[in-house]
Amino acid sequence: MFTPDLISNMKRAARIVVLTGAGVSAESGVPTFRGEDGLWKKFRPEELASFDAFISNPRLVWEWYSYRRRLISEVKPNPGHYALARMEDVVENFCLVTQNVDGLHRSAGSRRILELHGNIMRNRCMECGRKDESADLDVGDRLPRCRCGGLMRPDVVWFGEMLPQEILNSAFREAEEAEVFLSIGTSAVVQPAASLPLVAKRNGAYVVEINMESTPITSQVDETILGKSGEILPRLVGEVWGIEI
Ligand code: BJW
Ligand code: ZN
Repeated sequence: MFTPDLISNMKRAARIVVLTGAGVSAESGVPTFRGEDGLWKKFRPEELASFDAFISNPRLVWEWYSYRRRLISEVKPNPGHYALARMEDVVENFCLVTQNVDGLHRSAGSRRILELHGNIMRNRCMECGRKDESADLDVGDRLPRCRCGGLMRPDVVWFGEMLPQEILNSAFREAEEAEVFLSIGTSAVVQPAASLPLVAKRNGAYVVEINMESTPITSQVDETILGKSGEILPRLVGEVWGIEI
């Protein structure tokens, strides 16, 4: 099912960079944002994942995040996450750039992870910036407050907000240096993450997309493999490196 070009490029690559999106966690039971069975059906992400939404109705936004935290705390990585973790074991320089905030790559054993959009399990104070890694799953009757009195928010990146600068710089550097770049389970519409595969391509990487459907970058990548990442990735690491998931 894989082209000889893909297999040979992956075998000889010393630098592989992977960009993941919500589709990679779909088979774990985490709904996606967009796409066929995109989720959070009642709300579009633009309506809740923004500073303005939070300021105008912090309780509603907090309830959405609490609901998602509870859901994420109950799910497990799927074979796609595990295949990427094993890929890191065998590739000389491997970097996983993720837009996902669910932490499932780390649970699966990935180590070099650049979380572009933060982590949903962490809180951050809107006044002093203090981060709280042991935040409650539930929002409770009163909105979470910092010890300085400031309102806490989920430590994620909303629309209109800057991505963490150092992490973003590292991601672009990795994309520039990649020999093979895999864009997996992302609709490739949210910037600046969506430009990473194109930056890699411009700098000579062999760029492969794995998705259930085509995306705005499909016509610009070297190959698109249509299907579920939880099925394709284990087969791919099996064929390239003989790894069994
Ligand atoms: C499967 C599968 C299976 C399903 N196997 N596949 C340049 C041009 C135009 C606009 C902009 C621009 N630069 C900046 C912007 C504005 C904006 C933006 O990009 N808007 C576009 C929507 C038009 N970007 C920003 O605001 C960013 N900030 C920024 O750039 O700051 C500088 C700046 C500020 C102001 C002005 C200009 C510049 C911040 C973006 C933050 C995104 N945040 C969210 C929420 C995070 C917190 C949370 O989780 O609540 O991040 S939104 C949401 O989308 C989330 C995701 O990480 C992100 C991407 O979604 P993803 O992962 O691609 O998921 P889906 O659902 O879209 O797609 C799933 C895919 O999987 C589908 O394709 C399925 O087919 C597939 N799939 N099952 C394989 N089993
Ligand atoms: Zn504070």
